[in-house]
Amino acid sequence: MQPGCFPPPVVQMAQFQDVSKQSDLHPKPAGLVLQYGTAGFRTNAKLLDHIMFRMGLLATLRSKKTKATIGVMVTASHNPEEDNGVKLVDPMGEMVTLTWEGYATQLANAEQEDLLAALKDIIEKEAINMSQEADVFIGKDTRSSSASLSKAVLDGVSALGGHNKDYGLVTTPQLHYMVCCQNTQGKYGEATVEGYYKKFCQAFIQLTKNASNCTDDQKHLSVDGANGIGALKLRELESHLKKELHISLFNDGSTGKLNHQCGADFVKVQQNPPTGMKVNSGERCCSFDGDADRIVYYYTDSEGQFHLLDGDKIATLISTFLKELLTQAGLDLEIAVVQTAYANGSSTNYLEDTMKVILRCTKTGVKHLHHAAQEFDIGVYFEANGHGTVLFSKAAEEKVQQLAEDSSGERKRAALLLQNTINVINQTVGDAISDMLLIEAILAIKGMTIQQWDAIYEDLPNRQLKVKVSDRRVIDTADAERRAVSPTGLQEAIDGLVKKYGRARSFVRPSGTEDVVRVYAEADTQESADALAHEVSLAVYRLAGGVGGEPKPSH
Ligand code: 16G
Ligand code: MG
Repeated sequence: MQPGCFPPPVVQMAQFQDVSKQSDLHPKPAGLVLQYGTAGFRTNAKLLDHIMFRMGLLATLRSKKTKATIGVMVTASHNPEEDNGVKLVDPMGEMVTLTWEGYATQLANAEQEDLLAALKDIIEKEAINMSQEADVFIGKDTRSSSASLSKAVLDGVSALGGHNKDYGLVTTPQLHYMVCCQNTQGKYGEATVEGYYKKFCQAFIQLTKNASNCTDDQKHLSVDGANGIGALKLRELESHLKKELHISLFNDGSTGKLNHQCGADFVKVQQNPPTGMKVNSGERCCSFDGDADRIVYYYTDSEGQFHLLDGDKIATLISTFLKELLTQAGLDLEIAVVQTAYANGSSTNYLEDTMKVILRCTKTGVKHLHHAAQEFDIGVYFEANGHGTVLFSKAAEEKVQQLAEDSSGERKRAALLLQNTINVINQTVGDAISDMLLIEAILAIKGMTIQQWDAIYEDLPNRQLKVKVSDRRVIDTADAERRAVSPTGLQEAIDGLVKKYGRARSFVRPSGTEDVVRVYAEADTQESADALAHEVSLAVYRLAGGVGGEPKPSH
């Protein structure tokens, strides 16, 4: 057939017969409605078989449409073990577009007998050439449900005649990396797990070779693997590090339960060390989340006090390092930091007033930060929860490379460091392993302890709470979620409460992953932050249709 021509209807019918037959093996529970949320579908694993099959279909269509390889990751990240989820990865390793998120929801919610019509609707709207070849990469996390659910994705791909490559157990960022490598014909790296280790570890070793004063003590890092896939992959990676980093791995999945009282989300929200980990006073520790796309650092001091170094502190460390290198290299590149409303006020002030970098604030969710970061030569983006990475424009990468070739002395040294920094970063998405290597390299090069890093600025005490309401969609926000525009009176109530406390700030937003409204508050003392969060929770409860008992003070 000629490229660009539609196949004769008979071919389409045959393809759809296969879809019909296979779909009967993955039936949708009648009446079940699920939404492609901030990071894909995510709910109890028992409800997801038909979703997985249908996402296999959709990924195949997306591949035909883009004429590129598409990724499907089966994971529910930091959610409990009983949950699972799925997200689609676009050709350059980024999140799937908004329009296709909409198709995902349509396809997921079509009743069994309406599936073919829903499928044909997408094919027509997108004018998809069904004779185009399709390729889908699939990965899964360590949940017990992931094996059969990823099998359902494969069924969906083959029902539409797509080719698949099943990577089995990989972290979410590893799958993003594979998709990008494949679609750049290997320019981004080799599309294998081995290729991933080689690329990032080689860059790490190149970087740390400049840190000649780094002692064995400073090379030690304790990692909480959240009992998830990140732990397995870190074990595989270790041999590639050539002893330049000594990792003590805890919560490696051999005994503990996934994300249970451990992992980056637990540590960030509870502001406590994870269970299952030996935290020696003063020692550098970090936690991954369940699919290893988030990382937070921490230590306890000699008084047993816990100190968290979250995404904001990470963004500050990385952007400071990059800015210094740019100055040393004499390169005039624009560097920006992208945050969300959850960024600690102290970090925002420091970046703006002391570092004087360009700052942007976007809505919660990686895709929003990622898009904003793409607008600059160098865009450092991090959510406070530890999800983030750095994006370099093509022009910026070329300038760095040119300088590394043409210069000498200090400028060359800085350019080479920048080049290896680019190579140690997974630019497709936030990646706990790659972020960890970058942070470890920066600390080694700067000869900086975690305490010195922590002292760059002092976090404002803060508190996050959730409130149950009958319909969280009654809350509408503006200004990157920093202001509530509905229900009437809520923002005024928050403004009134905030005025009572020193250096205070608070906002509320409907969660994109849970049926709750989230409340954030910060102030000059922990007592004030706790009290403000509680009072704002009460305002939400009263003005936005709270259900169950009134929120109680948390501390
Ligand atoms: C998802 C998002 C994360 C965001 C979180 C917010 C991705 C890959 N992940 O985990 O970025 O911070 O949702 O959850 O986009 P919430 O809407 O429930 O507060
Ligand atoms: Mg995650």
